[in-house]
Amino acid sequence: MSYPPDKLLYMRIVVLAGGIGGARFLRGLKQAAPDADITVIGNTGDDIHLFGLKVCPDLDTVMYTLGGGINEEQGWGRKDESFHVKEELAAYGVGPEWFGLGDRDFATHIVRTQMLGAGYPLSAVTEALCARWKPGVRLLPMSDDRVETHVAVDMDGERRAIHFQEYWVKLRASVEAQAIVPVGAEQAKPAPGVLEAIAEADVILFPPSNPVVSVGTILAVPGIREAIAEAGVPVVGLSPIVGDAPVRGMADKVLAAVGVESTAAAVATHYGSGLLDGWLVDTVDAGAVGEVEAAGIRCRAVPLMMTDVDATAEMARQALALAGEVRA
Ligand code: FO1
Repeated sequence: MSYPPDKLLYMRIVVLAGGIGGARFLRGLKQAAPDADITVIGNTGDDIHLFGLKVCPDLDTVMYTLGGGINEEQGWGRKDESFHVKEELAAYGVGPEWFGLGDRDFATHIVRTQMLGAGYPLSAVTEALCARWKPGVRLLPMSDDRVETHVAVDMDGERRAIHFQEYWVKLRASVEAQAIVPVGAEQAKPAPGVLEAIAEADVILFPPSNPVVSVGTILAVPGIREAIAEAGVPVVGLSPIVGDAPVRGMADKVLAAVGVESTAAAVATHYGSGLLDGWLVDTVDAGAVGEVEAAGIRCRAVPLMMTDVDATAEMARQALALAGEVRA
């Protein structure tokens, strides 16, 4: 059974999203289910304070991508961007120079930081920013509390914990990650609306986002994993690993840190049948279907390359069809 088209009209879909992969998948999902009520629970573990400003890369990537303001080539940051402020800061010797904040993007961080300083929680600030960008989804941070992903690395003869962005952007994941720690997650509470959206969902989707530092960090907020497992609705994920390598990014580096192989089947079993009902792998990984199904997760092999919005919309349709199948 697959969902009949009229069901898409009022379907409530919850998506746990990281940055680029999550945002691009959402664009396809919106095309596949234009009238669905979509709530996005965004990862905030990548957030970083720079120049006195709060930067939320994954929330902004979703907001800009769905709002038409993204730099399409990069997948993050604003299109038509300039970097005068960054250059001026560098002229004063103020860094970090390795993180590319553009002038247009700066405005978002200034507004966000001003509102947070005035006492608004991140969820309210995100709603205010989205009033401009109109992403066509309800974008919620996973938590209003500060959670910051740190990566333990061995450098210069000692073990150090560095901010995720320093690991990802400055070091380009070139050093082996010994551990991934979502600092603050244990004490964090889900943001207002998160648990309610999960409880009211008809289907929950894990896009091809990073299973450790994006979806994994969202699931590390106490209450979110439990709410999804207990929602009693289909939970379907799409593999971010195709042909034993990440489709984009460096997910293999952080998967190794949590002892998970970079294969579509290993990521499915990492989430586990207690959480996932269905899993899509790419056609090149069709050989993994049996292994995933043996782990108690319904699995189909379909094309999973987000080459354009049409191809991504077809992936979203397949995910919803699999949700319909596991529900039957
Ligand atoms: N990624 C980079 O590779 N280099 C950058 O300089 C960089 C800056 C940046 C600024 C704002 C923003 O929203 C995202 C930015 N990203 C940059 C992307 C980001 O570091 C990561 O890809 C995500 O955090 C992972 O989802």
